[in-house]
Order: sequence, then C-alpha cells, then structure tokens
Amino acid sequence: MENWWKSACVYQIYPASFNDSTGSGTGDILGIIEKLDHLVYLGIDVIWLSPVYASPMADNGYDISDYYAINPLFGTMTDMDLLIDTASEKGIKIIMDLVVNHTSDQHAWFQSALKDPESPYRDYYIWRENQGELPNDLESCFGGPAWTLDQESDNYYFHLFTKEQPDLNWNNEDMRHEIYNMMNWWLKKGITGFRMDVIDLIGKIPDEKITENGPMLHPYLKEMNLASYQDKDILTVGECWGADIDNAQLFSNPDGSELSMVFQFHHIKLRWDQGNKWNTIPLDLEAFKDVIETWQQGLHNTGWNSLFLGNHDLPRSVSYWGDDTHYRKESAKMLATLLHGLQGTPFVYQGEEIGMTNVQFDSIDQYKDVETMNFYTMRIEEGLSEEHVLDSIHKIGRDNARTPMQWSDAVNGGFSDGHPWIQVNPNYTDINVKASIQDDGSILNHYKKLIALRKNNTILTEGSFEFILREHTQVFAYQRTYLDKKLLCINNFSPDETTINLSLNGYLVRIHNYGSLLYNDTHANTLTLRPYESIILTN
Ligand code: ISL
Repeated sequence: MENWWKSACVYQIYPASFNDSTGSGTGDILGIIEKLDHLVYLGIDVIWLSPVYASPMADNGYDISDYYAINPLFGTMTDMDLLIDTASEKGIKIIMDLVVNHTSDQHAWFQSALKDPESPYRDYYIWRENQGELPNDLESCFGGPAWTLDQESDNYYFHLFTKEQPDLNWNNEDMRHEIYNMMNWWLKKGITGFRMDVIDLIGKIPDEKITENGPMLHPYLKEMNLASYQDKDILTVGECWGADIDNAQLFSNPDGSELSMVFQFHHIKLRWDQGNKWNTIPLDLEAFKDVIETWQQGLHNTGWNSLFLGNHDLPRSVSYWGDDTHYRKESAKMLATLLHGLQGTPFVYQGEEIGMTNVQFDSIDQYKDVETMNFYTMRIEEGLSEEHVLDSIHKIGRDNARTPMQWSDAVNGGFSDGHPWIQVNPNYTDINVKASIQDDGSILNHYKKLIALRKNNTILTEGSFEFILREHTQVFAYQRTYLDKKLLCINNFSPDETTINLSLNGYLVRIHNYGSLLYNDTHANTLTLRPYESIILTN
C-alpha cells in the first residue's frame, strides 16, 4: 500500500482532560504517557494531540503564544520529547495541532506589532485604519465583530475567533516562511504530521468578506507542502468547514501536493437548524445517506476521506447521533460500526471508545468554554430564558466533549487526585475504561475489534462504496467491493426492531454489536434487526 495512513486509526487527545499526573486538576503530557497502553490496547496508530504549546488559554490552547514552547500547565519540552519517544517505542505516531490561522495576542509577533507600527511584525497581522466605524460587518465565529480597535495606533485588527486570537496575514511571505520553519522544527523532533486548525481560512480576503476558501488557499497549501513535508512520509489533515467535493479533491489530491485528507463537516451540519448550530433538529437519515454517499464516492480514487463523528468542539457522538439514554451501548457500537466500515481514515475522540456522553451542568458557572460563555451572555442579553439557553448548551456546547476522561470509578473518574479544571461527568461510576475492559461486550472492546479488522482487510481501505436498501427509513446499510471481495455493513439506525429482505448466503459475520444474529441462519432471505443492531459481514 502506498500510504500508511490509509489503514491507520487516529485517536484525538485533548490534553487538559485526558489524564492528570500531578494533581493540578489539569491533564498533562506525563499523564498521556501513563495511559499510552490504553491506546496500544485499542490498536491506535496515531495520536492527534490538541495544542500543548505555550498559551494564555483564552481558547484552551488554540491561542498560541509560542510555537516552540510547551505550556507549563501541560509540562515541559523534555516531557514532550519523552512522549514522542515512548509513543514511538509503542508503535504510535504523533501529529500535532497546527494553529496558524491566528496566534495568541500574547505572541511576541503581535506584541511587537502592537508596540511599534514600524515593526516588521506589524504586517504579520491584518490591520485597517479607523474611519469612524468598523471596516465591515464580518463577525467572529464566537460572536461579535471580527474587528477590534487598537486604541494606540487607532487601527482595527482582524480576528475570526476571540479578540485574543488575532488572524495572521498570510499574504506576508516572511510570516509564511516562519510558519514553515516552525513546522520543520517539529518534524525534526520526530512528530509525524499535523492536524491543521481551520486551515481553509488562510486564503481570506477580509475586505471582500471572503473567509473560507479564499483564492490563495490552494497556492499557500502547495507552497507549505513544498517548503515543509513534500519529501516526508507524514499525515496531514486539514480542518475545513468549507470543504466540498471539488476542493477536497484538491486538498487530498493523491499526487500529495497539498494534504493527506481533510475533515469536512456536512454530516455534522445536518442537525443544525438553518445553519444555526445552537438549534438542533432531528437527523434526517435520508440526508445523512446522501452526505456519506457523496463523500465516499466523490473521493474514491481521487482523494481521501477522514472519518469522524466527534471531536473536542462537538457534542459527544453517542449523544448527538445515538440514544445515550435507552440504548447507549448499542447505539455507540452501531455508530462505530457504521463509521469504521467506510473508506477513509477513522478518528476516535477520547472517551468515544467507552461511550462517554454529554453532560448537563445545572449552572453556567460550571462551564469553561469561551464559545459557550459568549453564547450564553449574548442570548441572555437578547432576552432568552436561562432554561432555554442552558438547554442548547446541554445539547451542543463544546464542554460536552471536554469533561475529563473517565478511567475508573475512583474519585474524579481516576482522572485527577486534585480539583479538576472542569467537573467530571457524574456518570463516571458506570461509564469508565476499567469497567469497559472487563466487559467483553463493551463499546471499548467493539472499537478494538473494528480497528483490528481494518488492519487485516484491504477491502476496508480500498473497496468501493454503494448503498443497499437505500430507501429503507431506519436501516443504514452499504456494501464495499474490492476485486472478488465484498463487505456488508448493516446498521439499524433506530430504536425499533425491523425486518429486512436480504440474503446473507455466503457471508460470514465478522463484527456484531449484539454478539449473535437473532436468526442465526445466513441462508435465510430475511433478517430481523434489533434496536441499533449492527453487523459487518464479508464473503
Ligand atoms: O464548533 C465550531 C463551529 O461551530 C466552532 O466552535 C469552532 O471554532 C470551529 O469548529 C473551529 O475550530 C477550531 O478552531 C477554533 C478552536 O476554538 C477550536 O477548538 C478548533 O478546533 C479556533 O482556533
């Protein structure tokens, strides 16, 4: 196989919430090292490490003040080197989060730019003269204007996220090369790639209100590729909210000129009411099938998919896509089966492998996320009831994914001996790694099987994709084909039992979330599926 990452499985670690080795209440790098065997157990090949760089933590590390330093909250550069080495000894590669659409306002470049308008770093950022009003009405993704006035110079600077995250000016060639040098510095340290934060924003033209997919996006990515990793066998994945099939074929072009793959978000947005993520609507299964088909077929042989249902910005996948109340185990395993049967590189977000759920804090004071806090303040100011606003936060808020990893039923879920920076989900007594390892039928052991299956079955990495029973309103079933091999992935995407007409003659059950078929007769032409039942078979 040409690209190793085509059969790899990636695990995302959100460091603050993974494992605290010091009792500080915040997860840290040595804490990750302590838990590497959990990833070995699962069969993980790659860690995507969310930011551990120096940061004032206005956006939990996505505001970097020094790309060459480690945040003391998480440890030291020596710890980081040890993590890279220890992981490597265990066969695990590390990809770093590359946050280069913006820096922290505390970064030396921005500080210099603020202090001295003649500084060479001034042009590393985006400034516009104050003409008595905002340069335009572009908004920050976290609410409020994307422009903030610097009183000193009477200039506005541009920021698509918080005002503590000024956007870099990618038109500045010196800045671009500083970024490429920094990437090379990290690669030299032994990391194996990057997850590129909101990378489809770097070609922006603020004056024309173009943010995503600006005209210089692909030229800059090609330049970055040449300057940094063209000759290296690494994994690069871009976070691209603006991805469609056409540009994804460029991003993930098999010629390797840009990235290995991108995260697209069309499936996530299906549950947003008219583009508003805070208003959740029920999943339209038909529309979900359309999205999956478009991406599976659209990138087959012409690009490469990433596969994911959750990350640190999204609600817990079993809560968003499944039923975390009545069928938590069944639906979590079904979702995993559905996803891991597809073509692409699967990403597992920490805690997903044990079916961690959303959390419902009673009070806004228990929340930490800047996006959530801004949303709360704005909506309360607009006159919405606290109950209404908290309901949205319970469903969608980013802190759902950021409560600490639940390792055991010990205090704080075994995450920390101190006072966790964010409360542990009280369901840790039932939902935790320790209990999951012991239970043969656990979500964790289901993931382990799925990940192992990918390693030994070329059809999973290479096979084509087509739906079966496409019109069925409950069942999400598809077939993968590679040479004379076929793989069926059948999922009851509902809490109701249903009988389907399908001959399984000649097929062998490989993975099953209930343990065995209700009618264990593969010669029958019908199959009754229990709630959220899911099966992978091959011929
Ligand atoms: O979830 C989101 C979209 O509705 C946003 O919260 C999020 O900002 C967006 O997904 C972009 O995310 C990335 O960049 C942000 C950072 O806050 C996120 O954690 C990161 O994943 C700014 O760096």
